[in-house]
Amino acid sequence: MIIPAPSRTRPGTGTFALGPDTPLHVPDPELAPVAAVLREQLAPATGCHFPPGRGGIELALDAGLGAETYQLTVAADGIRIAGGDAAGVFYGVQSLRQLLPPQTFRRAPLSAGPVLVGCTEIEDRPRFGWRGVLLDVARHFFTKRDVLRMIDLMALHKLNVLHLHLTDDQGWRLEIKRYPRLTEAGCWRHESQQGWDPGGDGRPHGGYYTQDDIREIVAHAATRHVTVIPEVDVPGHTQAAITAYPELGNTGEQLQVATGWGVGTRVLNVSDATLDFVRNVFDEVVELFPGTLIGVGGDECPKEEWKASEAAQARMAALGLRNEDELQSWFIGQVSDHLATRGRRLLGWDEILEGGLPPGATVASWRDHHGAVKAARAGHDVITSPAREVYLDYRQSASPDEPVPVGTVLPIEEVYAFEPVPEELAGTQAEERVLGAQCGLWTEAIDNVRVLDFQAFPRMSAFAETVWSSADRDAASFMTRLTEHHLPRLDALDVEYRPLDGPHPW
Ligand code: TNX
Repeated sequence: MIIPAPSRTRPGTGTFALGPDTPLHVPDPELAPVAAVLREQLAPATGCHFPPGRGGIELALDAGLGAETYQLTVAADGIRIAGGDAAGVFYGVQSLRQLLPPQTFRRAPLSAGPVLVGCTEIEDRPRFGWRGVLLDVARHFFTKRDVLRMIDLMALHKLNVLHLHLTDDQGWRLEIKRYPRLTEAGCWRHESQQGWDPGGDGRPHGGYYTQDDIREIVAHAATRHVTVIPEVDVPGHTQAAITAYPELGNTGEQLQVATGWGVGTRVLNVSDATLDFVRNVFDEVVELFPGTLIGVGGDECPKEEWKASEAAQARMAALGLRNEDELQSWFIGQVSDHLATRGRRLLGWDEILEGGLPPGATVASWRDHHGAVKAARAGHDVITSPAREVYLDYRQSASPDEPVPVGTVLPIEEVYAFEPVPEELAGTQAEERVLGAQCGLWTEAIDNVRVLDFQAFPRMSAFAETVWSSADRDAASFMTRLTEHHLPRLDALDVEYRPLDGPHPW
């Protein structure tokens, strides 16, 4: 009944009765935050306040288990969750939640009396350490509370990296103290494009996170063992920044924040002043996000403005660069060098391979597996995120009633069939370089959190199993667990997923 499927389950006989007085024993202070989440998640619906003591639920660390690994034992006289680390214990708690009836995902008890948990022994660990979700908050803004909720839904699925796409042509969403116009002028657009875009209502759209908002998101994510990796996209996808500070562009024109979709033609210029701007922005970014990796985008960099710019051509000549691909690489290399002085490394999309990769860069490949294969063979860490297989903004069926008619059809079965390790790497030494995978929630066509739910779920539940569970997972078992147990949980959590016989309700 658990999603993602655990490595091993041995069902037993009998039940443990979880009642209002079930004690909670947590001898290790390192596990206090996990105990706090357990209380928060289980108390409302079970009515249990978990007084400290033995004979109920025990949370413990076990040095014999690996990272993120846990053993969950439900016996008639008690429940024990042992983890190799706090993350492992946390995942044990998430599995325990899924052993309880779906109504325990609500915030009030629906029936009186103890909740019966079937005796079982579970041993579990993830296949990959990087189990990611990209959320684009630039094309459409999602509020802090939407992001916090998404983090909770990720944690339910044992997903552990939130790659937050914070800036793009259509909006800059992160407060930068040194450059206030980024969010004053760069976070609002006057209207959105009409057409297939459901956000094209001609009304203004915008919003941003203050640095305090970000601290809150990062802290909340930490309690759920989710790392938030920021993405500040450079040097392309920067029309909002150039709108705020025209001197960052190549033409000096006063632009507007982009209202349409597709790859823009604007790109940062390559002057020393612009590189200083970029360094200063990333200095504030690294203060907010504690993870080692910092996303710099690097995707779909338009090169026409550089071709037409005397200054860019002079820079290329001075550096002995042969083409604009190499200029883009040089630019990314400058950012990489700067991040290194702050003890950080960069994460970029596979386009950063085009003119040569900076050392230590991690590559996220989205166009196909080609970039991942090349980068892994060259000794770089990679994450796979092929659009065709895991972009959840893509439409879920060919029906004209699909509310988001974008991309090619990507039904849940195809997401489930996704294999994170490219075939060419499987069984080779470079396979170790595949840290994991991430699904993409790009939001050109997703203009509010209800549509986000519809696009994300239940495909994200299928994706979770591709990165957590073993490679020989079973699609039929997944669909049974999904329909019989997991969708009722999502109902209880008020997730407006797309029904399997959809599209509806819209
Ligand atoms: C490609 S993935 C993009 C995004 C779009 C997405 C739409 C990537 C690095 N670039 O900018 O939002 O396709 O599916």
